[in-house]
Amino acid sequence: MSTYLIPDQTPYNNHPTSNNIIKNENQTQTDQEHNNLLATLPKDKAWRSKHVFRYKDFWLSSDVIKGLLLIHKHFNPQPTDIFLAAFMKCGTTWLKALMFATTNRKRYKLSDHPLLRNGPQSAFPFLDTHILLDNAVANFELLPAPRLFATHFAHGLLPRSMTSPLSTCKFVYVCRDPKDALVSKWHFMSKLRSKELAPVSFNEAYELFCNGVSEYGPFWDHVLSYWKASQESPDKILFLKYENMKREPAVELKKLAKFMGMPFTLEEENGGVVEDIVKLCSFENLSRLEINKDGGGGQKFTEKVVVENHEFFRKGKVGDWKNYLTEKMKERIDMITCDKLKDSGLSLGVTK
Ligand code: PAP
Repeated sequence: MSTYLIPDQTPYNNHPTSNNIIKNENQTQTDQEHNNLLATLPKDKAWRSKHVFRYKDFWLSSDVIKGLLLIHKHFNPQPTDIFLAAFMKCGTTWLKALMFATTNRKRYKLSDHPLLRNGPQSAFPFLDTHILLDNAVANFELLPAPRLFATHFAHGLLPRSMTSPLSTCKFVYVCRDPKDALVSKWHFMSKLRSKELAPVSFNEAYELFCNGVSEYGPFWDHVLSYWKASQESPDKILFLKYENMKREPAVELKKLAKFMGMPFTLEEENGGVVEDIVKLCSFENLSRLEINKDGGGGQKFTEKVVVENHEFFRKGKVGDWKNYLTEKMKERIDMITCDKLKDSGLSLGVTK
């Protein structure tokens, strides 16, 4: 199982520490709070487990609600932290690789890069569930600045210490055509779904998705939460689209590096560093590596959930929805998108 890639330090998950602040009486207290909270929340059908719970306008699994409680109580954001945020299946794996490779570009040779030996999930922690693991909070303190974290939580669910105008934390948000996110998510969740539960058919997932009932959803409210925040604070939230990254990866990567405060120099650009990172992190390159193939390795998300690296690589294409949605289904979802995003200035996946 992969550990996190901390440059020049003991691998993340193995780092000895005695300062385990969330696995003691605080943990028991949070367990109690979590159970009490779940009992009060509306619930509906989940795609992976049995139920999702509606918490502050978003549908969340039991695990990540607990994660959110712990983040609010114990996570200490640092001024230089950078969060990669996205709805599920919109490009986290790709951005993890790009952000890690960009941040550490002076440290590693591309020919012998840690991403070639480790799945991109291991590049940095997925905050929502990683905070549930033993020693998580203490280990976060060991990460070098700028610390990188991924999250699927909507902007408004996160603590004000991360999101308020006074905070200097940055967010990179990546979004995608909801039709492709839906198809990708249905495949992913179907594979992870317990064999004891009846499978969720694509048509059922489509209905749930359109009604906003999907882990971390409604999709549109999620996107809008970051879009609005990025309009208010463009220096703190970079808003990217998967489709643009596919079309012009080098242009988007340069934007990303500049936003993270580490722009490529002219010398680097002339030396082909941007293109090299794009190539290293491309779907074609990462998905062919042994570590990212079936049986190659996995990442521990919670004590119970380990996800194989290869599950994060399927097709990596724009427009695969055409193989799953009828014209009528496409029209309905596009109408929801137009309606939800109207007057926002944002357009997403709607082609005439
Ligand atoms: P997550 O929400 O579980 O973290 P995430 O990485 O956001 O998943 O999304 C996975 C999608 O990104 C998959 O899309 P697909 O099902 O439509 O194929 C996956 O194939 C795609 N993906 C993974 N790595 C890359 C990459 N390097 N470049 C482009 N797409 C990628």
